Amino acid sequence: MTTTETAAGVLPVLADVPPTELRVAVLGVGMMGADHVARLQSRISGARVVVVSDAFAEKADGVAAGVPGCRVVADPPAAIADPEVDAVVIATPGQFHQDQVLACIQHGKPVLCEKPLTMDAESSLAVVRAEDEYAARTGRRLVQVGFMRRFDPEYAQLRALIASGEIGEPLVMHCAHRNPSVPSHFTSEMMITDSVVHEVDVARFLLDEEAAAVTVLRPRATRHAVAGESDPLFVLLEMASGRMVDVECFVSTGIAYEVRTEVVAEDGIALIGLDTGLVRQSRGPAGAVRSSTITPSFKERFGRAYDIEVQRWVDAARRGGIDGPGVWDGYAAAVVAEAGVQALRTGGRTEVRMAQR
Ligand code: ISE
Repeated sequence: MTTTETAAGVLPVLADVPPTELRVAVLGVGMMGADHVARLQSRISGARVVVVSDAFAEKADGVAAGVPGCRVVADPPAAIADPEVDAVVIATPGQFHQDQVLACIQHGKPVLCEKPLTMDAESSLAVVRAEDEYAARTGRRLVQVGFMRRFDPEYAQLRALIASGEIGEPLVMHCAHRNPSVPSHFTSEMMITDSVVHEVDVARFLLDEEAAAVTVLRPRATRHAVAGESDPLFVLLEMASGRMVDVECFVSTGIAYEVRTEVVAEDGIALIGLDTGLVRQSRGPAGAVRSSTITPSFKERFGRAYDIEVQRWVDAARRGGIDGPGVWDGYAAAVVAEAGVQALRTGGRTEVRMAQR
């Protein structure tokens, strides 16, 4: 069988994109799901949303009302099994992902599952095994995990630069991951599982190796932190080859959304994520100022990445496959996040124990 290497790993080469439109069910139409519905409707070609599902009926009704020909199917398993649904986007809360992804595999339907793949490493591994078994039977992969940063043009450029060898061997990576604010239920553990998990995926994506150990330090907390939680956190990932990745994760900056990644290599240094856009110079009360606007949230900062991710997923799903991070990437991120939570609780260095594929 012919194969090709993509962001998802080695995949069978699939036939050309078929002429029919992909009929998509979107499960969960909260902020992220509703954003995907809007994107599929207005900016993505080759697909249309035919079904939406949400635990809150009014939400589903409201979103469906804005999409011609879209039905509400309240029960997610029924939406997945629906004969008029070809593929599924999962944007429900994480605790529902395992069952919903397994149902998609069972029905042989391509699925784009927002992160996390599941709530812990063990259940993510169960999904890996189920999809591996399906792939062994059919030669097809079905599950793409929503690590959208891989589709961000700056991250893609940085990866290509590293791969070109122009800056030599990467040694250290510095990351900043800052949110202006988080809801009051957002704990320090969630800073690892919900936020730093993106840097875990980025480190694996850029450096092409697994993390071997995690240490989490708690700097002095901001007075704006959620009560009783440590914010910011400082996370150190030791990669298998000895490279190190540090992440300052700060989710109550009160400013804007910032994600910065700097790779320090033997023969050069590269930085992405300055997010400057237009830089304006003007005279303010305290003298001349140079200013630009920072994106307010990840929806804007990674809007382009989401569009590219979903378009590539649609194109691949129309051919019956995926084109992006898969179940193993979801599992690997879950294992490292779990080690990170352990490191946060104990204050010690925690080794990452990954299963064999
Ligand atoms: C959120 O869930 C995301 O996935 C964003 O990309 C991340 O930056 C944010 O910190 C998370 O809470």
